[in-house]
Amino acid sequence: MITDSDTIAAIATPAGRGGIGIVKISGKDAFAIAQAVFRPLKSRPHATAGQNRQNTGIRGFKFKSHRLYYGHIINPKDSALLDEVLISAMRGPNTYTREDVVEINAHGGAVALHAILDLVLSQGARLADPGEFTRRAFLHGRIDLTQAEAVIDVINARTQKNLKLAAAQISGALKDRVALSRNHLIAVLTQVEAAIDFPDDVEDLIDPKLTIQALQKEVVASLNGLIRNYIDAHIFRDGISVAVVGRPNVGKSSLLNQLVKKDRAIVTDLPGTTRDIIEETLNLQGIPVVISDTAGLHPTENPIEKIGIEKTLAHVNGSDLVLFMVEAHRPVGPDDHGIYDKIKSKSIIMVHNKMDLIKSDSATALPDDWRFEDQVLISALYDNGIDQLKEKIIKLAAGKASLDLNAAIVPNLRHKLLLEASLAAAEAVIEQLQNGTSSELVAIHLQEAIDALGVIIGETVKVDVLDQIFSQFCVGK
Ligand SMILES: Nc1nc2c(ncn2[C@@H]2O[C@H](COP(=O)(O)OP(=O)(O)OP(=O)(O)O)[C@@H](O)[C@H]2O)c(=O)[nH]1
Ligand SMILES: [Mg+2]
Repeated sequence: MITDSDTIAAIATPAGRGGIGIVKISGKDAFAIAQAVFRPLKSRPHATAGQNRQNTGIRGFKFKSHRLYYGHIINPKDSALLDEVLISAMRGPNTYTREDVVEINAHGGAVALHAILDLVLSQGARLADPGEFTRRAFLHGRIDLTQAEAVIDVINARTQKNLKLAAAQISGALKDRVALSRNHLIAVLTQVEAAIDFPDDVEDLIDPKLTIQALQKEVVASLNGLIRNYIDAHIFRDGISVAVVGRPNVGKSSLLNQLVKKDRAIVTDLPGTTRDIIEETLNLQGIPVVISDTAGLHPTENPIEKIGIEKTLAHVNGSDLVLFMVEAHRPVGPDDHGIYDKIKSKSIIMVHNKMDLIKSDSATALPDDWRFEDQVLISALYDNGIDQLKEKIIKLAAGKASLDLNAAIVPNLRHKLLLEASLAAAEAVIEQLQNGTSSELVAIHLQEAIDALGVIIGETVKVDVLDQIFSQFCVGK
């Protein structure tokens, strides 16, 4: 059975080749396991240059905490040498997980790292689940849940602004703010419960007017501020997804290539070239934008194209913004109409491509019922109008966000939903205090408001929520 008391191990560095790679071990047996497979290279006193790094192969070697050791990983069974390494050994609680932690810095080849990991596992460690090191840091109280989530955000950060927001959260800015409101609610609940338990002694303990004022300031205003920050700035942390759609051959793949400045998607003059969805990430003024090129939409009997079209429509549904592309030098036709009907509920920028082919008398007239706030004329082939298009994407994505990101605490969607739940409960408390509702009912709503904030920081949180959060991590973090 998997338990939190197991000693866990994993490769902490990305798959592939690298200068170094790290196998990380955490738990009560971390030192013993590492000691069993490590032979330090001891300097011999008075050795002359070139002689002083003999592997003296000390068995029964013991690490001191927070030291770095140089030596070899050796299979104790057959004394086979696996790699030359640096090992850092750290006794808890001054470690990432608060447990004993050993990091083996080896050479970064997949085969060598797996051989070391296998050896470590054969000595009694268990392979760590995704995010399990961070989960232990959370379970042992070194960080709260918002800080644990920020670790994922730092790892996944796609822009500098992205990183800045994650760094603020990792330092505990959101946790502190939420804890402040939560502590205030707890103080009010303590008074309300005292009034319930000892009605005679604490008759006038609660002054509804003062309590309401304080709740407005410490809870309602504070939570509202955080929710507003989410609305204003979540785009900088979460990014947006943008799908390019249109008839075959209008130039969708050409636009993707122009935006990412490389030949990412195949471009030909044959309609129906793109069949699969091709995604690339752009950094538009700090906003991570995932842009996807899709299969041209049109009525077809070709079974392969049909699959591509179905995929495209499903994908468009889940996108934040659609770039609807038509050809600028041709009037819109029935196929364009068909596409518009399928996407008209989405947020759209209409992109008129191939402006280089426009003759003075061939400008496109749009049907009356096509209303677009945003239209842009481009040439994907000749790189015209692309900057204007980028600006429109940013404008639509960021909206009126005027937030100072240096100072902002920006919750994620999970936090925002819980902030809203807590806010609703706190507002109900205020209303009840105004109406003189019984303390028992007030206490119920206070508890609701407290619990919702508790789930944000992980004070009161169910295992399945933790599983869901930590499953987003990579193995080894
Ligand atoms: N003149 C001109 N030709 C363009 C422009 N953009 C794309 N093309 C050409 O139009 C043809 C089709 O371009 P693609 O980018 O493959 O079009 P698509 O919309 O991805 O096509 P499908 O994948 O078949 O749906 C190619 O020959 C491109 O070179 C443009 O701005 N001007
Ligand atoms: Mg294409």
